[in-house]
This record gives sequence, C-alpha cells and structure tokens, in this order.
Amino acid sequence: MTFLFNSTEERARVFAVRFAEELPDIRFVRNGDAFDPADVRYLITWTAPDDLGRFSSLEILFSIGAGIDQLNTDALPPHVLVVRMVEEGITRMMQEYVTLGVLALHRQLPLYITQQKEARWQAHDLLPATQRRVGVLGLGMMGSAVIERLKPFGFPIAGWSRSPRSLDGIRSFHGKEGLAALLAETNILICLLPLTPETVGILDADLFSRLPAGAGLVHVGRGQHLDQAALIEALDSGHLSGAVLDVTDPEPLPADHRLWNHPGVILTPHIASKVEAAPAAKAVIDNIRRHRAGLPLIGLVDRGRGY
Ligand code: NDP
Ligand code: OXD
Repeated sequence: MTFLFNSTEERARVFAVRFAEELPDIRFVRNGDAFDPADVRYLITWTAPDDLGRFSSLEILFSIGAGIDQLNTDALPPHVLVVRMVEEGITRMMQEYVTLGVLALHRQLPLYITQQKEARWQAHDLLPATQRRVGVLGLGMMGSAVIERLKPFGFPIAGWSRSPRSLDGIRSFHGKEGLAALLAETNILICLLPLTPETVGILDADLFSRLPAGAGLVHVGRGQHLDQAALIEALDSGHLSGAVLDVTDPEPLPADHRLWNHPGVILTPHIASKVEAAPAAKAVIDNIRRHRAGLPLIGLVDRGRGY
C-alpha cells in the first residue's frame, strides 16, 4: 500500500519522517521515485497528474491546499474521496493577510503609496472603522475565521454563503437574492469563495456596479472569480477606490498587464496563506487513521457541490 507525495522536497522530508513513525505499514514515495501506480492508495498533490487513471487502487486524493478546484476532480472515478487541507496554520495566515488588505483599503494605502512616489504630502479625510462596512463572500473555514479577526476593529460586518448561516454578531445573507442586499451595504468586499461553476466570474461589472461608490475589494479566492478588465474599468472610473489581489488569472500575469502597476491595486503572488509541512502531515495522517477506522474525514469535499 503506497502513499504518493507530489509537492515540494522540503515538505516531503517532513511527511516522510512522520509517515515512517506513525504509519509504517504504508510505503511513502515521492513522485520521482520508482513505484507501482497500481499500489497507490493515497495521493497528495496541488494539481492532479494528467494520468490519474494509472492509480487504479486510489482511495483518497488529498489537496495540499485548502482549495480543490485545481485538482480537476471530474476525471476521477466517483468512489475516490477528495479531501482538502484543514489545519490551523493556513487559516491563521489568511486572517493576517485579509486583515492587512482590509486595513490597507480602510486607511487608503494605495493612494498614500502613490502620493509617496510623487513626494506629495497630502492628508485625506479619515473614516472610523465603525462607518466602514465589510462584506465577506464565503462563510466557510476561511471566511468565518477572517470575520472573527476583523470584529475587534469595529467594522460592521456582513457575510454571504450558499446556504443560510448564522454567525455571532454579523448580518448574514445567502443565495442569489441575498447577494444584492449584501453588496448594497458593503464598502470593503472580501472574496473567500471556492471556485465552482456557480462562482466563476462572480466578481464582474454587474457586481461592482452594485457596490456603493468608493468601495474596495480584497480578493483571495481564485483568479477566475474575477473579471480583471471589469475591475480595471471600475477603478479607472473611480467607482471602486482600490483592490488588494492575491490571485489572478493567469498566475503570474503577463509582464505588461495593467494590474501590475495600477495605482489602485496592491498585488501579491498567491501568498495569502501557505500550508506548513508538519501540521499538514498531521492532518493527513489523522485522516488516513479516521478512514481506516470508518470515521468521517476532516475536510471531505462534496464532489457534487464542487467544494
Ligand atoms: P469552505 O468550503 O470552508 O467555505 C466555502 C464558503 O463559500 C461556504 O460558506 C459556502 O457556502 C460558500 N459558497 C460556496 N459556493 C457558493 C455560492 N455559489 N454562493 C454563495 N456562497 C457560496 O472554503 P474555505 O473557507 O476553506 O476556502 C475558501 C477558498 O479560499 C478556497 O476554495 C480557495 O479558493 C481560497 N483560498 C485561497 C488561499 C490563498 O492563499 N489565496 C488559501 C486558501 C484558500 P455554504 O456555507 O452554504 O456551504
Ligand atoms: C489554497 C491556496 O487553496 O493556497 O490552499 O490557494
């Protein structure tokens, strides 16, 4: 029985030690090693190898990240379980990044960075956090954790999900009708949705037009959620005041893409959060044990729903 590891060598070293200690009956192999594909029972990877069909005994496909859209799970037989990464470290890093993004927009950082480049000393009006309304698309593991971290600043917060959710101290909306209501009362919009057929392209011109003038965007979902041309248009027209983007389509953007140096944009290379090897190995080993014991898996993806 084989566990196939397809990620960085730095992570592989940590996983290999933990597997040897905790699941010695499972053979741990890296993608470059010699192994029989028919023996692979478990696979961890970011994107699925093209030839997934070789792994005829595959039972669980683990994502090395929180998202699974990049795995192209349609190609998998229906009995294969898909499990995303659930561990505290990635959630904490996401809380940091989104807090950074919200505060950057709240305190007009893109504008002040532009002014600094022009050696221009000019103060603008300040709005208290209690008057800056934050809206969060996606109330899952990341969205709800980010909300908890933002609450102490005093922003009024609302959230949007697919099914009704009730989170302490926030206004929550769901479904198509709920989205318009959330947007109408959002000054800083955070996207923490998974990429599914329902959410692809959701951050488009129509959505931006429903936000109040001067709103900002923190986008940490997936590049394909965003119509980049529509964002640039909304920023250029002044309807949106700024955007913090951690994901783009493609990644990286071409060198001459306008988003690289748009004065209203802060752009980072998909680093909002990163899976650390030790907690990731623990999460995977725990899940294999749960699977063997017939217990529900942590982070099991509903393949029909797409997340
Ligand atoms: P979860 O699966 O825990 O939560 C997803 C949330 O989105 C749920 O609240 C769900 O609603 C909601 N949702 C899904 N589809 C829709 C829809 N059609 N309409 C409205 N709401 C919808 O995911 P996570 O919080 O763990 O992660 C979210 C995403 O963040 C990942 O899929 C990935 O794309 C991104 N990510 C980005 C990282 C980065 O470094 N930039 C790092 C990690 C994640 P419901 O509650 O009703 O199910
Ligand atoms: C993830 C990511 O999904 O890093 O974990 O984007």
